[in-house]
Formats: sequence, C-alpha cells, structure tokens
Amino acid sequence: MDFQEKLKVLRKDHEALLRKRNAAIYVNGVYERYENPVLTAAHAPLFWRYDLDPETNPFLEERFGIHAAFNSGAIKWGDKYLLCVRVEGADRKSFFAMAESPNGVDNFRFWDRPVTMPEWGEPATNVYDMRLTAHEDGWIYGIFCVERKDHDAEGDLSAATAAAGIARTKDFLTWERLPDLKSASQQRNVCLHPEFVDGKYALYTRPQDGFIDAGSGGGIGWALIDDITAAVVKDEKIINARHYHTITEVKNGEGPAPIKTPQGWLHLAHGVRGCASGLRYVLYLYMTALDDPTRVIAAPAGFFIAPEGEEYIGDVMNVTFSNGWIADPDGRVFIYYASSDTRMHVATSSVERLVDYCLHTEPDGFATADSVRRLNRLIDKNLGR
Ligand code: BGC
Ligand code: BMA
Repeated sequence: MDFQEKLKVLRKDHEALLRKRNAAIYVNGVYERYENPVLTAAHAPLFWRYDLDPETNPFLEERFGIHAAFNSGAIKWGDKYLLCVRVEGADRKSFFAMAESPNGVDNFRFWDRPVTMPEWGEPATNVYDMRLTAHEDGWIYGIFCVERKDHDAEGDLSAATAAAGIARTKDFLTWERLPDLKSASQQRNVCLHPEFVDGKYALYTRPQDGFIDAGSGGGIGWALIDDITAAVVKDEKIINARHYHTITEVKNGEGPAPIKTPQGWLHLAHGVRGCASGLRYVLYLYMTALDDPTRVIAAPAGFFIAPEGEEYIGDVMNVTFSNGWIADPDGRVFIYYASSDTRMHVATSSVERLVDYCLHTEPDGFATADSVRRLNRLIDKNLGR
C-alpha cells in the first residue's frame, strides 16, 4: 500500500472507533457499566501521532507515541460532556487534553490541541489527575498534581515531590495559573469544594508523609483557604479517615468535587490497599451534611466500583481511579473512571439511586462478626418473602 492508501485506512478505522456506539450493561441496580471504554490512546487524533507529510514520513510511522488516556476531570459545558483527560505519551510524560461528547457515553473526540498549562515556580516534570470545579465565584478551577524531582534525595532517580497545582479558566482554552498550594506536607489528591464555606474557599486535601506513602496522613482532609490566588493550608482536619483492614487501609483520596443533593453532599473517593500483587485502587462513596460538609452522614461499607475483566489489565494493574463525574439537571449521573492507568470508562446512575445506596448500605463494622450480623439482618428480612 502506498502512503495515501495507508492513510485512508487509518482514517477510516479511527473514525469508526470514534463513532462507535456504547451500550449499558446491568450491574447491581446501583449503576450501569458500559460495553466499551469511552476514551483510549487510540482515540488521540492521527495528526497528534503521525507526520502526515509523505516527503518527511514516507513509511507513515508514528512520530509521537500516545500510550494512555485516563484519570479525567469532567464537567457539563452547555450541552456537551467535557473531559479534561490525563493523556500519557510513550515518554511517560502526561499532559491535559480536552475531549467532548454529545451524550456522555460515546462519540468522545479530543479537541485539536492539548492544554498548554502555564508553569508556576520550578517547571513540572509531570502533571496529572485534574479535578474540575465550577465554583460559585464564577471561575472553573482545575486542581491537579504537579510532580517535580526531589532535589534533596541525591542518587535516587525516582524520588519526587507532589504538590497541588491550581489553575482557572472560563473556556478550557486559556488557563490562568495560580501559585501552587502551600502545605506542610506533599499533596496529590486536592479538590476544590464548589461553594464558599464561612466566606472562604474550601479544599479537600490528602496529607502524606512522602511522595508515595500517606504514612501518618490519616485520610481525606479539609482546609479553609483565605485567598485562592495565594492558597495556604493553615489548619487541616481529617474528615474521612483510613482504617485497618478496609479498602482504604493504605491510602484514600477525594475524587471529583462532591454533588449537592437534598440529603447532603455526595462524595466519590478512591481507597487503596496493599497486597502481594501491589496496590489495589477501588472507588467508594460517602456523604456529608449540607450545613457542615466536614460531618460524615453516610459511609457505606466497601467499594462501589472495583476493576472487572479487562479493567484489571494495563500499565498499572488492579486500579480504578476517578477524578470526574457529571450530574445532569434531570438527575442522571455520569461517573468517569479510569482502569489500570490506561483507559477511560463511564458508569451511569442517578442522584436518587446513589443517595439511596449511601443511606441504605450499612457502614463497615471493622470486624468479620459484624459483617455476619449485617448479612443476617438482611436474610431475616428476606426469608419467607
Ligand atoms: C505517577 C502517578 C502515581 C504516582 C504515585 C507518579 O509518578 O505518574 O500515576 O499516582 O507516581 O505512584
Ligand atoms: C495515584 C494516582 C493516580 C493513579 C494511581 C495508580 O497515586 O494519583 O494518578 O491512577 O496512583 O497508579
């Protein structure tokens, strides 16, 4: 095949992938999964990957390898479902790129260019996992992890530091970069609460001892910020703690900004435990009070979404991670989650169903006997029906 014929085939296959319809799969009444991932590396435009000039690329080779499309922030923008995707190149650097869909479950397309994120301070080695928040101040904020080499750890090439980068936009094309969050500890999973609390900005944080270890960092934290253009964590309190022998034993972190419901703030988070095969990342839900977003009012036991089938497999195995969801005005909820640091999926539900799940799934009793008691209560109710 000559260059032009090969290119025609590539374009045809790419277009077919982008237009592929997605169908819901029944899971457990709480949410639906979908047949296909919503975004993969293969969705990246051909003009990002190939030099399309036969003079300079006679073999039609890829010149810029795209390796993964995962951990995406999400927001409804007019009638479009927008994702701010963590795209990772073959060179292990990730960057942000916007993608949009007309219906939230398929036909996602990347915008022509990735986000050019202005730098702040020492240029980042890597950026990832943006949480988008439409704040009541009128801006859309993106808070993301900024990774830089740890210059204090001489000789250790993997030593890094994680800080929360803060940027804001009104159109997702131009971003105003604000100073990174100042915090006594490293921060990887920071998310802005959508409303002012006591007249201040409020952040979900995740204090940690080192780059990887949460260590004494007890869980998901909360901090009030006087000035978002010079954000400093002064007091940080843990609102959602980690526990021994649960899905959050090693680490946990807030996902996207919580959804406001009549019964309370609905939160999506990830929990991590360690096992022989490495770290296992699963997703869970909890709720906090409307009049005090730091007071937990529901904490259903166990995971809400965990890897299944091909989701187990990828660059970093056994991971489901989410930093984006969208609640439509009609109550439908689109939960965007990534599997194994490789691809994006969607699960759908409704505010009503998710709140019902939170309020009627019993909390963890932290011991096996309690689990059996809970199970027997359900069996008592059901037997003879
Ligand atoms: C990776 C992240 C990961 C972090 C901690 C970073 O270098 O890019 O995906 O969460 O390390 O393991
Ligand atoms: C983390 C996250 C994600 C990633 C996960 C698994 O610490 O911040 O970027 O999905 O590790 O590698």
